[in-house]
Amino acid sequence: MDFAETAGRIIAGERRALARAITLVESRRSDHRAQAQDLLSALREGAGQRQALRIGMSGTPGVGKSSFIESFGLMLTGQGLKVAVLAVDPSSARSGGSILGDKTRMERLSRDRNAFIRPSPSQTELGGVARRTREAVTLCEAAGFDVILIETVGVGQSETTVAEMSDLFILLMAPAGGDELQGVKRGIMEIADMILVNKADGALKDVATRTCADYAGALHLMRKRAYDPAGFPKATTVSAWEGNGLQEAWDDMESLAAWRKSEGHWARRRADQARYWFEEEVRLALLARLHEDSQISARMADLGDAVAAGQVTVAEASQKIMKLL
Ligand SMILES: Nc1nc2c(ncn2[C@@H]2O[C@H](COP(=O)(O)OP(=O)(O)OP(=O)(O)O)[C@@H](O)[C@H]2O)c(=O)[nH]1
Ligand SMILES: [Mg+2]
Repeated sequence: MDFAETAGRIIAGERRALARAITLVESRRSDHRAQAQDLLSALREGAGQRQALRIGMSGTPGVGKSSFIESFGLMLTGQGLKVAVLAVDPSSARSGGSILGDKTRMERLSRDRNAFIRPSPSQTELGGVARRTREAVTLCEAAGFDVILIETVGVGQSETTVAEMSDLFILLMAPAGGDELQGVKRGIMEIADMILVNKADGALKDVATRTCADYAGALHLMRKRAYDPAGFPKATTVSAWEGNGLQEAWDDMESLAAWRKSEGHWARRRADQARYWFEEEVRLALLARLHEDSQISARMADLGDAVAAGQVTVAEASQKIMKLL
């Protein structure tokens, strides 16, 4: 593989080269892994300056994520922007890749030549999916996409993972009664830059407006974050079906991004994220080494038994493994 040439194709916006490169970073084969690393290095040199707006998005099943991405994505491509859609879905091994099945809900967007939709790699552990998606984000950015939407259904830690690879984090919500509002995990509210209450149309419009006001109130009570301008984080209503509020939501995202850029928060966040992923990668590599080494993994099993039987303390046992490393 000629890395400089492949990198050149990706940078020139060749979709096939991009799709292949994503397949490469998704591969678990060690020779593919080595190639992926070389390609990413070649791209860093060739396209290091390109930056997309990375938008993380989460919402419970059925809230309308796919419908929103279809309408919102089409609105953006209609304005001449190039839009990529990726997903972090640790449960996709079970469901067979949710975005893939969802392509029916994103039918028009998936046929749009300014859009690129990629289903989540099927993997059970979040660590593996996260790395692959993060690298796919880098590839799409190098390919010149203006906006990258990273979707997750929010299983376990996946929202935090997506937020760590996004510039903005959007929470999509359904119109709901007051009880349901309490069920929103506080940690999720804390990472949200915007809450969009979807389905603000027809019979649901009034309840969506009330739900939105409740979320706005809840956001207002939260601790002020240094990287927010006045008025953020904010809650607004949208309708993926009718398109209401989509332009306003985009205007908000753009002005928030512009403010963060001018105040230095954008660059700082990306730098922190790079550091975070570096440390995560080292952690994963260390764990992988533990499992690959048959002597160490046998010792792990023995010490696991000993810990379970109360013959040795957790601290003592882990020290023994660290010494073997
Ligand atoms: N009234 C109304 N219904 C909507 C809107 N957007 C989505 N829906 C409906 O809500 C249901 C779920 O929409 P999806 O877009 O599949 O939701 P999702 O969040 O992608 O769901 P999962 O992929 O299962 O997590 C479908 O029946 C949609 O037609 C909207 O703006 N208004
Ligand atoms: Mg969906």
